[in-house]
Amino acid sequence: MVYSPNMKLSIVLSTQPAQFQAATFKGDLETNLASIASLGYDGVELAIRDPKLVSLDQLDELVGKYGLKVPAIGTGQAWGEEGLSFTDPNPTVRRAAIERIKSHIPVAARFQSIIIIGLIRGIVKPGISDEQAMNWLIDALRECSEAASLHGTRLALEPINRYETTLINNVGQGVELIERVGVDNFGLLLDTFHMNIEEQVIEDSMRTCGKHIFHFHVADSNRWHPGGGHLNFKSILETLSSTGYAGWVSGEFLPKPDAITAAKKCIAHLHEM
Ligand code: LER
Ligand code: MN
Repeated sequence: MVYSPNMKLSIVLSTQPAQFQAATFKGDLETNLASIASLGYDGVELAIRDPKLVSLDQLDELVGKYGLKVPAIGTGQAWGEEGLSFTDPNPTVRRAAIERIKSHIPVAARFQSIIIIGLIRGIVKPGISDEQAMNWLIDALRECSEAASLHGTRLALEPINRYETTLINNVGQGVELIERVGVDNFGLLLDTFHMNIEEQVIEDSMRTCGKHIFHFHVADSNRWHPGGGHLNFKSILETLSSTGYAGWVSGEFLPKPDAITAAKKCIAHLHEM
């Protein structure tokens, strides 16, 4: 079996309505948590637009009721729904993005989750140089990581394909960014869907990233569940193990043909290859 028992499996659930299509589960929280647990997942990755919109006590009670852990918290909807970003030319927007990420720290500390930096990093806006955008990004990441480290929490930036952002598309750029930010609790989230678009050889890039892999998203080449496209998950998961990764593998794929079927097929594919 390729899928090591040390690698726990989770799946993405959005706590609020979201435009992001690959949040596999959306809608009623408790119904979804019950389904996710009954399908055999060990955890649930929560996409939370704004921690103010959720009751932490209720969340804690519900995930506890279904025996689920929360390995990571996705934050990208603050960009998708509200336009907050670390690299917006408007300093008020940049500050709001930093404060939003800091507001996730108590949630992450409570659940011992990683805070994901996805699209909230922003894009290079017209009239802004790449260097300026990178400097804003590095300053924001350093400030948020330093605040998170006081609570024993880690941040993971996700290289995202060129069709969604112009900042940090591939793993090499992500590793360079880690060196420039220079704090131990900042690493990367690798996503097989994005790597399939951007990397020359997915496994080589994973090995280059090595100990900086803090979290891992699985979706197939077409963003369907693993097994729905043409990626070689046997080789990908073997490579992940070989890096010494002891974290979670989190399903983030389109709910096709529907969320439950996709979630079932993901588990079946990863366990039975
Ligand atoms: C989020 O994890 C992701 O992979 C991005 O595609 C969000 O748009
Ligand atoms: Mn992802």
